[in-house]
Amino acid sequence: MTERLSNATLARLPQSVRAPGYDRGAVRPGIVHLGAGAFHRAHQAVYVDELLDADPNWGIAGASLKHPDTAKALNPQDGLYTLVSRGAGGTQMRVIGSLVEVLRAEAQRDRLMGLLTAEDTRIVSLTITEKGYCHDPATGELNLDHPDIVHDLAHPDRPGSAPGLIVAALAARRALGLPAFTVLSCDNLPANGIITRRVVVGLAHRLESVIGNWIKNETRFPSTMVDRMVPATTDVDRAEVAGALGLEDAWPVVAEPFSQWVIEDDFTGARPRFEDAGVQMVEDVAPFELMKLRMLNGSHSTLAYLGCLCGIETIAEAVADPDLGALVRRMMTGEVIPTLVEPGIDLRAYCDTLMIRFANPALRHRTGQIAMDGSQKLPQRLLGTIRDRIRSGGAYDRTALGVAAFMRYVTGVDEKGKKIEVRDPLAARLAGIYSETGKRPAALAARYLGVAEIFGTDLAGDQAFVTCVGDHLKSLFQKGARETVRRLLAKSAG
Ligand code: CS2
Repeated sequence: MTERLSNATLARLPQSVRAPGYDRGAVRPGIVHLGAGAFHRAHQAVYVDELLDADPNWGIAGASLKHPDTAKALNPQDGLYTLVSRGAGGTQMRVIGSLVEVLRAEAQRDRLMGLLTAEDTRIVSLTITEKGYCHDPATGELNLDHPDIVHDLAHPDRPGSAPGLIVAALAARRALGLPAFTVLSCDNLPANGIITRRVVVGLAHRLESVIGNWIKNETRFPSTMVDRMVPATTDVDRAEVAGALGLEDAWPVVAEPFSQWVIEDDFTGARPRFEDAGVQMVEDVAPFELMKLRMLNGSHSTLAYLGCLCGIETIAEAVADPDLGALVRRMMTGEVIPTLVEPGIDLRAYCDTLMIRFANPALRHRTGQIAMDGSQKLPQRLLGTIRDRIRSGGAYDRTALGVAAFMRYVTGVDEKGKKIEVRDPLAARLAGIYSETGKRPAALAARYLGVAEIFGTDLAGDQAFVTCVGDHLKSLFQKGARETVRRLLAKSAG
């Protein structure tokens, strides 16, 4: 049996695989990261890996809130794992050493609390996915009916949600006379720092107003824009890594070569010299965030829903389809770009780069993976564009097709009659609406638009938008995704 990647076997890596160049034994955690999944390990942990040679006090202690799998896979490897970068220039592998351990939040509560209340912990970063914020996606407010929040309000000493953990940790730090840490959200939400602040302070206020006030005054929640495409790791990836390393790695991560991180430079205390690792430290992240969420993620979701409906498995295959490719390009240039402020990046050039990144055939980024949790993603990816276009009187029918494709997708059956497993916190409710309404596109669109957590209370009242979505939905039911896209492109040039 092949040996496992670990500190003890690190020296055996082949020359072609870059290994940590610093003394891992000297690395101490300065960051606690909640949600140590693939995205974190292919993104923030890689930037931190670059910095540990200069300062070993910024290691990362990761924690998994829901699943024990990452801890199980990585702890026997001393936190080491392989980053596989796949692109036009071929495949590169590198071993990352910035994670010093991975905890299971539930089973190792005391140890996690110990780290969160350690003096050396100055940053708590998050990749907990959109739904981990327990907020109302349409308004960004804490959802007090969320089961995890209901639980944490009743048992503040045994929090299960990320906001609950952060509140408990900050309250304990205050009691110990320690300074607050900086909370760094790295999820694809608009103004992610502001949303995090709102849910954390909101929850703290409900529990004890002095704590809420202390957090509000003492803690910083910088917003960030994070970008790297990271498809789920497969067994084929594992086998390839084992072959190249001559060592087994239970959970390598796969990513495209491109990576970008923009952080609002607003920290409570010390921070790593992120800029030395290529992070852009800025005063205002908002223009970067909107550009990325509306152009990249908006296109991703649109391709994912249309692709899933007509049996296209990956994003690369979806953009290789001339019609689907043209649709997202024209959605970006014709509808999204006019709503954006240039963040010092030429937006048309950004669009060109995105089309190349989407087309990366080596990545195999699955449409089914991106389609999940649409109820949490749609507001920032598609609906913001639509609202701005309604306000300015501009066309939005390509972006609205993404919305209709989501509605068609959540009915749970694809165009060949095959069942779609809809993974979404609102899946049951959305399925219920479909079973009550059936395939009556106008009625169905109207009912879906009435789901205020996704669509707010404004969009259902905009008759032109309701009709546009209803018409798209009708076409998706009757003619299918490819033909609907073809007709839309033929109708509107440019
Ligand atoms: C994707 C993103 O899964 C998804 O919904 O759209 O994870 C996307 O790959 C990243 O945001 C790219 O930075």
